Amino acid sequence: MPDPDDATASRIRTLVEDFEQVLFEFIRKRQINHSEYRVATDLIVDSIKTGEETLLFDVFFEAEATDVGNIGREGSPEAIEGPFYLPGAPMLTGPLHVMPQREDEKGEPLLFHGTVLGVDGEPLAGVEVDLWHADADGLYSNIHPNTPDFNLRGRFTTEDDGTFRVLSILPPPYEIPKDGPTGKVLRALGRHFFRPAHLHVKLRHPDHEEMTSQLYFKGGEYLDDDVAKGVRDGLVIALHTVEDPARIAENGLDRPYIDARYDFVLVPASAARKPT
Ligand code: MBD
Ligand code: FE
Repeated sequence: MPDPDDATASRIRTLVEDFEQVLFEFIRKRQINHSEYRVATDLIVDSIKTGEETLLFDVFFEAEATDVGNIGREGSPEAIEGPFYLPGAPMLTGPLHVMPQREDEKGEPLLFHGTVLGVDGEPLAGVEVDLWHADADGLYSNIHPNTPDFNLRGRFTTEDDGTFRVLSILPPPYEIPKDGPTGKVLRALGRHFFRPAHLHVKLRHPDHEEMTSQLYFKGGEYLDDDVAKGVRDGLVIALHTVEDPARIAENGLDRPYIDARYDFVLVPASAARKPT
């Protein structure tokens, strides 16, 4: 077996040299002079300094890298993580989990549920589901101002039969921050700033590979015109309004809610990635 550090070093060398070459060619081809070069580096620095974190890169390139990761993947498809994930979200108690939310959280109630399975079709118990999404005003907690800490961010684990159920609110289409450097670039390109409504999720289990996904809703706006180009078949789920009083009461609600279901399939942790 070759030393993994050697393999990593060689991979880094290949990638950096290739990237260097691609940019040399681009600079020559487009006759980029020093002031244009500096505009570009300032843009990247400003996007980070102004708190956009990875927004600029994620909007333009993350979906492409995610697609590469999905090639030949046996589990459910992964999707872009985006710039606004936060580790350490509150652990919720079940079996009906309720996402951290304001007392009078705006938006239609959403019941998101499903089963987590292995590639063999066996349900997986004890999978940690880490869910985060925007509020009804399109704001992510701890990112946008005036949002409660960890609002609409929560973690919970699947039951013995692999199922999970969580109550939240239906997020609306989402407008990415447009007043900073990333917005400036998109405006110059004549693009809009919207993403279709979506839920972000990460799943973790000791014997399986961690996965990151995102779910979109059938019939929603911007599914075909996502500024981050992140929508893929198989990640767009149906929404059903539930008006049956018994089912409403069963979920501790007092008004009709929206039901959304999705089953995840995790791939086993590959031997190479298992901690030694
Ligand atoms: C988001 O919420 C998001 O999911 C992506 C990909 C980019 C910006 C904001
Ligand atoms: Fe998002």
